[in-house]
Amino acid sequence: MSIPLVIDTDTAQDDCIAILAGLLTAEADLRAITMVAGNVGFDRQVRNAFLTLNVADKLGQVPMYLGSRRPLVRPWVSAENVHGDGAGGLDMDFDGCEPQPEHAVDALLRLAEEADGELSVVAIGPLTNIALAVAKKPEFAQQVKHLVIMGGSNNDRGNITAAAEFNFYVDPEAAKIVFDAGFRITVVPWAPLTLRQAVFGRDTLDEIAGIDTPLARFFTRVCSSTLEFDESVGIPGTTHPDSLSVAVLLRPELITRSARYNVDIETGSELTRGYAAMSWGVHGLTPNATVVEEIDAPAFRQFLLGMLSLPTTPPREFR
Ligand SMILES: [Ca+2]
Repeated sequence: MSIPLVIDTDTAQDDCIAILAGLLTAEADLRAITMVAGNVGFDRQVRNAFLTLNVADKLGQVPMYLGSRRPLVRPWVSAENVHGDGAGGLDMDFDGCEPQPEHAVDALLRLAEEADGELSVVAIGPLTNIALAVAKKPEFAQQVKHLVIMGGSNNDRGNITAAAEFNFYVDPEAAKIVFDAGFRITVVPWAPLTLRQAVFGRDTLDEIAGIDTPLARFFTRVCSSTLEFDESVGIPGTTHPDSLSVAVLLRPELITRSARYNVDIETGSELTRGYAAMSWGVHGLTPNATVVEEIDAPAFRQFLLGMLSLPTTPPREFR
């Protein structure tokens, strides 16, 4: 069965791998890539997404729409200290690589309408575009079949501050709007889930380096700067929450434990800005999201390694 989806992304590092999962998994029907301000400079993110389309030999096959270039209320905060340019210095000739003229928010609304209740959205950057879409048209929340969100930590540590995970920190107001809007939401949190079960250590990275395909070489290259950063902060490998978010939509059997939570986002405090309060059902709050607590990690690893083994012929040479 094919699953129509849009990936809303701040394309750098694992976002690229998440897009690959959307492009190359048999059951995925990737209708669009929508760009939002996040990890690295906006135009750099656009280039990273085109690099990704190229390595999958899908240039010109999946439309890209540009969305919000800044968060709703606050100045943009980058994660360039983590990701560098987000593509390990990879470059190519971008001549003719043009995003669509339609704004990402309008594209999201139109695609949801056209899919007649079947469109899923995987949001792996700050939630600015999704919040703007639901502000423009509140029924969008009901028209989207399933919204998978990468963000927050489940009563655990943050990554950009002690309290907050990057995506929610960058645009907490947007995240708050989205969790209040009535979507059917699944959350893939940073901690503990990603840190426990979606980190690729040196052994896995060596195995990937041994896969002699353009996709595997691309993976190694785009994940290189993040690996250095991760190891410097005590994370033993590269982190893959974004590709996991696409994977759990396409292969829900990867989720071995989840629970209903009420998720709300801190917008008032500077100290805990973007903190996701995930209430696990004993505080009298109505659940608004399913939070993934545990996955079949070997199966997820196999999902990505199998994908990276696929032969592709990138039409443009990387440099
Ligand atoms: Ca991301």
